[in-house]
Amino acid sequence: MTNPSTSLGTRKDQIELANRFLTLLGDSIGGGIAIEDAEKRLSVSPIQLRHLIELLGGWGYKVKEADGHLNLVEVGDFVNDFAVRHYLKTKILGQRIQSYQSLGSTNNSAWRMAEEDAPEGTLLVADRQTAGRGRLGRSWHSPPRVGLWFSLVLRPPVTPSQAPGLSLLSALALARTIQRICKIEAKIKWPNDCLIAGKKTAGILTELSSELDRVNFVVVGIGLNVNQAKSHFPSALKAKATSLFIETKKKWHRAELLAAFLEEFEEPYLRFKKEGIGPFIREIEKRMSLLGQRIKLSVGKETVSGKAAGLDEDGALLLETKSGLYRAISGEVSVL
Ligand code: BT5
Repeated sequence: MTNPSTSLGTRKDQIELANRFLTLLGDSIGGGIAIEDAEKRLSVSPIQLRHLIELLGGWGYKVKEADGHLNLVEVGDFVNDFAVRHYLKTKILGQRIQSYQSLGSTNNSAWRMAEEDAPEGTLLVADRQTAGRGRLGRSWHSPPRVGLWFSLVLRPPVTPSQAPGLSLLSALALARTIQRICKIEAKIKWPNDCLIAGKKTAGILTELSSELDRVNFVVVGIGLNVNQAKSHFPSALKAKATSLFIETKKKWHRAELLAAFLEEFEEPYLRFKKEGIGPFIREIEKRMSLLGQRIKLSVGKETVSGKAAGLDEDGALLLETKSGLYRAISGEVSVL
């Protein structure tokens, strides 16, 4: 039996109450409120308020009492459903959140949830992955506490051939988020990377369940290196990977960053559902690394060399080769 004067209700009620409490505390370190005011404005008993403080503590927000006041003294960098929800302003993306300390691959789990009818916008996020995946069986380094490793379940009413556009659209939203929040330029490397200063900061893995002419669902998985120092990367990645911390010399709050990305992605995604990738092509091109350069494209065993001339309206890469214009819908590019 729960005692109504001490219980904080269901998890949903708790999250809602804790959110309001955090807002009353001013959201950031140094913020505070008188205990009496907090009790009155949240309509909670002193015991319930104590429970609420404990709850926030477990989610990384430390509240200390002094002279009849409560002060927020520490904001931990946790990426749990509470923390993400606190910063979230979206209508669809992230309305359902599953967060984990550790998971094999968020894409694998999101795929299973999508098969079990998880609604559009369902977000899975893990503090670390033990089997993070890149494309073509490659692995994705996903250590704890320093990155954002997450997947979204999407159900766009598009044809299977339009779905790869979602990798480009995610890369665009990531580049915009990094620019808005971190004030640095991130470039898009076709078809699925974000680079800062020529090094990989984020990778995107878009996986598709479809019939011949209809998409059932898409899982968009994103790995973003946030707070790694150079020493965090294994030696094979040191020369080609970077993080927001390395590039800005600042640590970033991952939950806030994730919420900012979802907000940045939502409106373009809704437009994509109606119009495809077409309306975004010119901006993606402007933000593209390697544009105008001589590059090598590998698709399976085949390689093609030429100048990266731009993108087609459906997001295909256009290469000017000796034998004319070549259109690539997938592949790996590198500078010649
Ligand atoms: C990608 O593949 O770039 C897609 C990565 C997607 C990862 C996310 S994390 C959440 C979700 N769940 C998953 O299991 N996956 C997604 P690709 O283009 O194949 O690049 C893979 C290559 O990037 C590797 O072979 C390494 O060379 C390099 N790499 C691995 N981990 C990295 C990291 N943390 N930062 C930068 N580069 C990395």
